[in-house]
Amino acid sequence: MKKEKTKIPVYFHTKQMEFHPKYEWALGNRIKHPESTKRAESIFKAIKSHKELFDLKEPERIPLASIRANHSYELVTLYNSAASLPDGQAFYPSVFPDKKKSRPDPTNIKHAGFYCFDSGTPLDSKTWLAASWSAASAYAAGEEIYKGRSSVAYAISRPPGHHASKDSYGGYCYFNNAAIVAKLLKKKGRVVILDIDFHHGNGTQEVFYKDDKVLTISIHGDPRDYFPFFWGFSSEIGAGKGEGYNLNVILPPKTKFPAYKKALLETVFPTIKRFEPDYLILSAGFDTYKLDPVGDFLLETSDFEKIGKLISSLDLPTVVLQEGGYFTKDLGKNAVSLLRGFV
Ligand code: OKP
Ligand code: ZN
Repeated sequence: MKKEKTKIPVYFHTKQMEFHPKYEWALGNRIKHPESTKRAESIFKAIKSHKELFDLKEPERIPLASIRANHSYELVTLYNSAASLPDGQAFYPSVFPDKKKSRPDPTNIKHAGFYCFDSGTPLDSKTWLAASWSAASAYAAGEEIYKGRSSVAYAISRPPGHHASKDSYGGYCYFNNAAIVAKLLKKKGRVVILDIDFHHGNGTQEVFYKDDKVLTISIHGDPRDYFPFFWGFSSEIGAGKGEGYNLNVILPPKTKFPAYKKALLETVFPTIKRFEPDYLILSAGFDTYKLDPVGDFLLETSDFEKIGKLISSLDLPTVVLQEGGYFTKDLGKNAVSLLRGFV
């Protein structure tokens, strides 16, 4: 009898494609919004062209309880308010009040800035729809691992999640998909979240900052020069019980694979092994790619497979979640390359 090789389950829902952020500002210039649906299209196409590797699936609706367990009532209310904006209108917050000196009303879309930390992340009538289906894809991939059905699963989670915290959004992120999956897996064991997006995963860090059962690690460009600017320094190590359970690794501009590998082997992996996790969530951004218009590292397509192989050598059941990556044309092949490292 011929034994069939198990394929990697990949989750995606077409409703994730109904949200179209139009533009944002870059040093005074209006630019096309980097987080376009072309990104998910590129990945979807690449996944579909590798039927021998992947089993493409549609998620079920995410239980509202698992969103509520991760995000404040007010934030969810705000997204719900945005859902009744007229078609084609988007709200870009421009007033960000001092949280201690203001009284927000999440049923008033004009108050969105209270819940947001950057001006490039719009809300419109479809944001909630796309973001909740993105979270549903992540959750479904998480369930594959939770139920022991697969050793690795991937979600084309677009819009991404790692900048969103319990009660705020920004950096193109609305729901923290990694945190939602971590809270599921945490019921069965110790969880490490490794964030390899070019940007610091400030939302994920914040959610688990005082948690000693979820280790959060992010490798990224220097926050003094790159988004999200205020978080991601090596001095941020966790607090309370969570002290020692957050690790930030900063790499210089133009980082190539050898230095990236060194950081993984000498800093990241020893920390993970000491923690003795049961599960790994990989926040996978591809804005570390050499041609990425947003990030500033110099990784090649073939490097992602090597990174995947290195990470899979940790031998942990792994949920891979899509985060950033803005060189759309090569995004699909970069994602496939990373996942190939796991087979
Ligand atoms: C998201 B992810 C200024 C916004 C600057 C934000 C980058 C967000 C990256 N309005 N750009 O981590 O790939
Ligand atoms: Zn990024």
